[in-house]
Formats: sequence, structure tokens, C-alpha cells
Amino acid sequence: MPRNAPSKDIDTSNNERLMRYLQDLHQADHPDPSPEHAASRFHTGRVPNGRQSGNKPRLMLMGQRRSGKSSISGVVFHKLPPSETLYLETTTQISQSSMHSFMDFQIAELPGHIDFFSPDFDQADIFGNIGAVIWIIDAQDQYLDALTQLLNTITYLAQEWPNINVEVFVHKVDGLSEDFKNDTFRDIRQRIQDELSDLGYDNAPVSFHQTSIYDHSIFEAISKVIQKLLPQLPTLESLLNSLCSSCRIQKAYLFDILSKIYIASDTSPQDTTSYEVCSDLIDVVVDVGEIYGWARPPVDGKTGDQRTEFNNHACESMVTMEKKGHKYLYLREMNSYLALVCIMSDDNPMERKVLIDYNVGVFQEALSKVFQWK
Ligand SMILES: Nc1nc2c(ncn2[C@@H]2O[C@H](COP(=O)(O)OP(=O)(O)OP(=O)(O)O)[C@@H](O)[C@H]2O)c(=O)[nH]1
Ligand SMILES: [Mg+2]
Repeated sequence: MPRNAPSKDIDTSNNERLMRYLQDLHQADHPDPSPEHAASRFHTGRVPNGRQSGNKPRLMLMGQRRSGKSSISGVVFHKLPPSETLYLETTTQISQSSMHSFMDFQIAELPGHIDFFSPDFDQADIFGNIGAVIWIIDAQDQYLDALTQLLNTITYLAQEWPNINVEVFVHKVDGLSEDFKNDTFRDIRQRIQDELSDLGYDNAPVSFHQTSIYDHSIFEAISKVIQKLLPQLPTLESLLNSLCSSCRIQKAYLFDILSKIYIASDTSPQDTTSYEVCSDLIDVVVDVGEIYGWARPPVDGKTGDQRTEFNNHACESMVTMEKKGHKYLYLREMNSYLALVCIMSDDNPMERKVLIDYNVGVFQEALSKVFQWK
């Protein structure tokens, strides 16, 4: 489907607005620390560690034995079916794996029995270029010992590696009743926060998530962990907000197709169902694409596999609209690795398809500039 030419009812001022966001890109990477800039709407959180890790989000999984570290890494990054994690063997050494997708995610597992405080370990080697430590707590087991270890790790990291985010996954919540799950989560969070404030670490960068490999929660939690490591996040959020308001989109996600991690979404409140439904749509499109897909035509002499592939004709035609309840889902590939997936509200978006196509095209162009691809 060829790119639609702008018509008179198209919001062309949007283009200028998007370009203005992009002009602030250098600031998104290096924010001005002065108070008036600190509150800038281009920055939603702490400036992450993306730069020094060469824009490769590097994660370290930690936690007690059998807490589920290898399972998480297998399910999220290697497409291991959750039921097969039952047969995983104990990890004995620090193991590293990576996934080559839109970004090269890198994930390492530090086995529970390894004491990284011991002088035998080169801590700089382990933590030197890590963006986030994900600490897994088995919510189905006794967790008091794990909390003590977690506290030691947080205080150590806060002193030695203050740029590392600590993400606590209260894991295996699938086996718990709704009430017990929430009580356990609150109890763990409260204990850690109380201890940290007693020790004077109120501002330690610690976040908590409820996860399970048997549903979407693990993908959603990892998405949030990775987003914090992306220097481009505030810009992407602004672009998605702008797209949502110009096309009356309820919720928009930018997904990494292979891993189903979303690297950004607009900043309106979200619920897990929205993520689930969008992520399922990707599965459907990928499956259908495998059966009925076609080889991407070369663009300017480049093959469809190259990451610089933006605006080719194939991704223009990857549009799916689906009615589900009162909502419409819209998916369009941005390049071979990224897809924009949106939930639209009740009125039929087919009626303003031209407007949506045009604005999504502008968004796609903006993306290519954010990631400096041609
Ligand atoms: N119910 C449930 N079980 C899980 C979940 N995640 C992992 N498990 C199970 O937990 C057990 C241990 O998982 P592993 O991934 O081997 O744990 P680990 O932390 O790597 O263990 P070590 O390498 O021995 O330190 C396996 O039997 C998994 O099937 C989950 O979300 N829910
Ligand atoms: Mg393991």
C-alpha cells in the first residue's frame, strides 16, 4: 500500500511538533542538571546507563537457588516453553547469554551460591557494565533469608555502583491466590523499604514487580526494566503521546517483535490486559506472516534484513485491524524488528485511516531519526 499523501484534514502541524521533540534529542541523552531543566517533560526518570554500555541493555539476574533465574532468561530471551523449565539444571557458573534483536539484549545469571563479596571475585568485572540487577524472590517459598541477601546487595550496589537499578521480581506468583499474592508482595516491599530507610538509603533505585513465567507478567516486567536503560525513552514517549492525541489512540506500544518486549508506550495509565492483547496480536501477525509472508524487497540496494530498513513498501501493508469488544487493534511494522501496536477506542478507525496512515508515517520517520537510521 503506497504512502498516502497528506490531505487537507490531516494534522500537518503534528509534523512540526514531532520535529521539535527531535531537536531536543541531545538533551535526552545528556540532560541539563539545572533544576528548571530537571523538570523538563522530555525526561521521565533517572538518566539510565545506556550510554556507557554501548546502548546494549545489560541485565544481571540474581537470587537464591531455584528462585527461577534460568527460567526467566530462557522464557524471555530464548523462547523456552515455560513447562520445560521444570527440567532446567542448577546453574553452577556465571552464565551469559544475549539476544540479537532490535537491541542486543545481554543477560547474565549469577548463581545463588556464589558469594560476590569474596575477594576471589572481580566485582568490577561482574558489575562494571551492568544496567540493572534483577533480584528474583520465590514468592512460594520462605523468603526471609532472601530478603537479607537482597538488602546486602542493595546496600553494596548503592555504595559501589550507584547507577545500577535494582529490580526486585516477586516471582512465581502464579501459584498464589489473589489475596495472598498481594499480601506477599506488599510484605516484601514494605520490609525492604523499611530496612533501607533505617539504613539511610531512602533514595536507592529499587523497584518491585510481580512476575510469573506462566503469563505475560514476566515480559511486562522485563520491558519496564529495559525501558529504564534506554536513553531514548523520554523522546519515544513524547512521540507516542503525540501520535495518540492526533489519531485518538487509547494506548500505543512500540514492541520489539522477536522478544515481545515493548521498548516504549505512551504515558497514559495502563493495565496488564492492554499489554496482553497487543502482545497476542504480535503472535498472530508473526504466525500469519510465516505462512503468507513474502521476502522484503530490497530498499536502495539494501536487503530487507538490514536494520536501516525504514519506510519500505512491505511494512506499509502490514496493517491489521481487528474488532475486540468495543476496541480496535492496529499493528504496523516500523522495521523488521519494531512494530507499533495500538488499541483504538470505540469509533471505527477505518473512517480516518488516511489520517492514521499519515501520522504513523510521520512517527516512523521520527523513529528513524531517534535511532539515527536512514
Ligand atoms: N510456578 C512457577 N515455577 C517457576 C516459575 N519460574 C521458575 N519456576 C520453576 O522454578 C524451578 C527453578 O527454576 P530455575 O530457573 O532452574 O531456577 P534458578 O534460579 O536458575 O536455579 P539455580 O540455577 O539452581 O540457582 C524450576 O522448576 C522452574 O520450573 C514461575 O514463574 N512459576
Ligand atoms: Mg539457574
